[in-house]
Amino acid sequence: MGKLRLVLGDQLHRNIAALSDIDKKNDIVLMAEVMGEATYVKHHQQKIVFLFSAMRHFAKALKAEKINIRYVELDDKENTGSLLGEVKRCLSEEEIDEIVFTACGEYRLAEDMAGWARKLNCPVQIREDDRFIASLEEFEAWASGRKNLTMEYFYREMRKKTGLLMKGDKPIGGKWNYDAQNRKKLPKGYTPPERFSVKPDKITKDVISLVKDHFNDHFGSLENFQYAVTRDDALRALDDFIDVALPAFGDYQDAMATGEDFLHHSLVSAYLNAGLLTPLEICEAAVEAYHDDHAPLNAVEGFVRQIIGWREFIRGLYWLEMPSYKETNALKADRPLPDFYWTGKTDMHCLSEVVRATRDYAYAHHIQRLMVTGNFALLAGILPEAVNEWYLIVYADAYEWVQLPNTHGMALWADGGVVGTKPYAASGSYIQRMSNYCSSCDYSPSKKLGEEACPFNYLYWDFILRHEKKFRQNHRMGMVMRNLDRKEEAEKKEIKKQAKAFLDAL
Ligand code: FAD
Ligand code: DLZ
Ligand code: SF4
Repeated sequence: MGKLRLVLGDQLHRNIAALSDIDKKNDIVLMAEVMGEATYVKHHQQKIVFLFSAMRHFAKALKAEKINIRYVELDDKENTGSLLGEVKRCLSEEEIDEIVFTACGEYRLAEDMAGWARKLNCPVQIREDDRFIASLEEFEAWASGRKNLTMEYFYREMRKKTGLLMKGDKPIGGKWNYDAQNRKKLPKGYTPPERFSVKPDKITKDVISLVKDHFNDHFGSLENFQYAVTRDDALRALDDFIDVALPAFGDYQDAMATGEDFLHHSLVSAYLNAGLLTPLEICEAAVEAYHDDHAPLNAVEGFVRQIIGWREFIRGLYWLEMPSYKETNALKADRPLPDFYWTGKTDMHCLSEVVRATRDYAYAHHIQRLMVTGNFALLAGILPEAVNEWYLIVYADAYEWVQLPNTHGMALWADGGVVGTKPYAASGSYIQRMSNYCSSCDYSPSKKLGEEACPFNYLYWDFILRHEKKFRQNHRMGMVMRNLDRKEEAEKKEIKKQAKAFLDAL
């Protein structure tokens, strides 16, 4: 008799809680490629290739350690198509006295798994998800009694907890946050560094064929698949980032450029969220680069903040606010998602570029997600449910615990101010300032109205006008409202008219 230790596709770390005390003689590790998980949304084809290939490589490494591994491939004849079905099948064929797994990352599956002990008539041990720096208990304790949850304060706690960039109890350099030095536009003619990529091996090639056979109708191209699928290669990708991209990470964090899909970003989110890398080791590598004088403080602090600040904060909020969080729609947005989110066919060049990168790599960086596709969905009033589903589908790093607060809260403000006190709404001038997109666009960001005007311009003011009553009560919107007050009634009328015509034609 032994334990059945289930490892999910995004828990691929040897030290994950469920594996920590494995008895190699008696226990069995179960990993299963199942249709249920591959299709609860129609994930980008590269996301499925990445996870299935990473799962197969992880299972191979466990086998090399002489761990009993039961790996179910998608095409196995007996595959029941669900995680519960595969656990059940395993229980019927093996001598098992307890099921052990690490708490999963999505509410939908957690709810289901909470009923497994009863459904399977077998003891179930759910261990805390140890892929994060803060436990959920710790986050709850920090959040309790606070009226507003501000990432910056939580981040400071995480700096103290980890000791990252700290000198005693003081932040290195004297400040907690160096964002004021970041957000530069790329210099003209700038060439970003070449990035590390991995050529598909035999396992990945097999998975690519499998995905072509079964998920051909899912969004995304497979041609450029270049993700690392093992921990060793993910560590190489991290080294490469530290080496070539981290020094200017802060400077160009918010920049965007046609045809430049990665710039100075780390590209580690898919690895981090699948368990191939841990948050602490990534941050420690970045901090070491600072101490070695390889990368400046603004870059390293900014990078560390994304991981121990934003990532942990977002995850804490998700579990604190679910399930009601998903149902909120503070701005009563209700339009369907425009087709160009799938096809990229739009004459708004910024949007077509971000959709293209998303299709080609299952990746877009934060500002592209927030200020281009997110901003458009916010201004146009697209139904949060549809936008959330799109983001969950199209990115290789997308799991609901991280996708939902970012989309529903940060980008769409559908939560009415839980993640951010005011909406991240912007007109075309923001995109023009932070990118070179507008120079290749049919529209002009400097024109506010008329055929050539950038749609972001009139959509922005139409959005403010639509929610004027609500925004007047938000003290952080004071400046925007004062700008609105400077507009003549005739201009407001024209804005509304042009926005309506544009939105009706979507
Ligand atoms: P870098 O820019 O190099 O940042 C380093 C790391 O910091 C990232 O790998 C990530 O782990 C972390 N990070 C940075 N910002 C955030 C954030 N806001 N929330 C959580 N972690 C953060 N991130 C996901 O991992 N999965 C998602 O599904 C996801 N959906 C998003 C949807 C929207 C609408 C927005 C605005 C952001 C979303 N993000 C998501 C956050 C962020 O855009 C990505 O983490 C980042 O673009 C990943 O690329 P990178 O690894 O090159 O990140
Ligand atoms: C995302 C995903 C996919 C596409 N397929 C599988 C799978 O076949 N088997 C599996 O164990 N996990 C898969 N995953 C990851 C799960 O969806 C993820 O563990 C949950 O969403 C919880 O975060
Ligand atoms: Fe985007 Fe407007 Fe610039 Fe065109 S002009 S790229 S639509 S911001």
